[in-house]
Amino acid sequence: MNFPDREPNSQIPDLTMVGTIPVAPAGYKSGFISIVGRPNVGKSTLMNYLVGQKIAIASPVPQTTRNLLRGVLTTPTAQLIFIDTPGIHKPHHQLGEVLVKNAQNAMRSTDAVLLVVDGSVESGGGDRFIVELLSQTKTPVILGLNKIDLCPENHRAEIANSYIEIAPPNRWQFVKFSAVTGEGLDALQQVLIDCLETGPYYYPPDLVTDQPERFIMGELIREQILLLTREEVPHSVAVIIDRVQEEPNITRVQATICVERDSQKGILIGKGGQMLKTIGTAAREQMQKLIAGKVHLELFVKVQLKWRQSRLKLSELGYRIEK
Ligand SMILES: Nc1nc2c(ncn2[C@@H]2O[C@H](COP(=O)(O)OP(=O)(O)OP(=O)(O)O)[C@@H](O)[C@H]2O)c(=O)[nH]1
Ligand SMILES: [Mg+2]
Repeated sequence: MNFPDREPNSQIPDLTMVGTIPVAPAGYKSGFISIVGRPNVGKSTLMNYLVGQKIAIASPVPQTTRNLLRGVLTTPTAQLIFIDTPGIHKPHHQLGEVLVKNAQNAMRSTDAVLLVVDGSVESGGGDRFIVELLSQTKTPVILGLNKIDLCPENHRAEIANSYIEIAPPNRWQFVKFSAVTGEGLDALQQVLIDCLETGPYYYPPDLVTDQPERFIMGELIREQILLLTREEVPHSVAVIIDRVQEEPNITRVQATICVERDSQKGILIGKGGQMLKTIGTAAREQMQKLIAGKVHLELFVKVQLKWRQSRLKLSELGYRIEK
């Protein structure tokens, strides 16, 4: 399929991989929208809400998202393909560099960019940095003030102004919303559709993500570690799904949690194995929701010295620069 009026788009999937796709009606709109911003502003929570399913894990720990994740929203008038990206921050190791590179690549190669900021606090240096990265782009940018549920009414205008001041004058649209309560998200959806051009269904209308189930399973384990452990541990963890065995009434999953130090391994396992058990139980419940079936989960913990500093190990764990 060729659309001479559209710029080449590296995010367009190989359509032979996703089965039969109907022809979209005349005037149908579609396109790819990257969701970018500082860590912890609510990008993944927002994507999950918009597509109506938990594709991306979310947590109060900054740098939760480590991969580019696609979520698809198909409405009667448009198909929006969201690309959730890792939060843009100052990297301290190779992992951080890969995450930030991927986020930057994603915002260069989509039809629109949704820049999400924390609308419960005034703008800061991190936001200014991303605004600068985006200020030269010809791609439409929508500045989304999230978390307005946390912002007292009498501060909303002041906070909004702090973002309007740093954005290029009169070029970007502003939308306020909450990815938790859903307030303002219908308006956001309409603004995003208005930015898109006419185009085909890129994915079958009933597909919500092309992320493999195996990948999401690994993320659900990592999410529980982010929620249940502290300080350096959440950032030092990678999860490998070693084996998924589907039986008639149960799916058996074996996974390895990689950490960087023996002390972290000790924390993850906990006294008498209690922490690992808690992580396993919570992750299993989430996996059961994902596959709508029974799951047996077996977890192992392994030390992989300094994996976040090694390009080779990062690549083995699935963290590489995506073009
Ligand atoms: N009250 C409130 N909390 C929110 C909102 N959106 C997200 N959060 C919370 O903010 C935290 C961070 O959310 P994430 O969705 O993980 O943020 P992110 O931008 O994807 O973070 P990274 O992946 O680290 O870049 C979580 O605890 C969310 O529950 C919102 O609109 N209101
Ligand atoms: Mg995220």
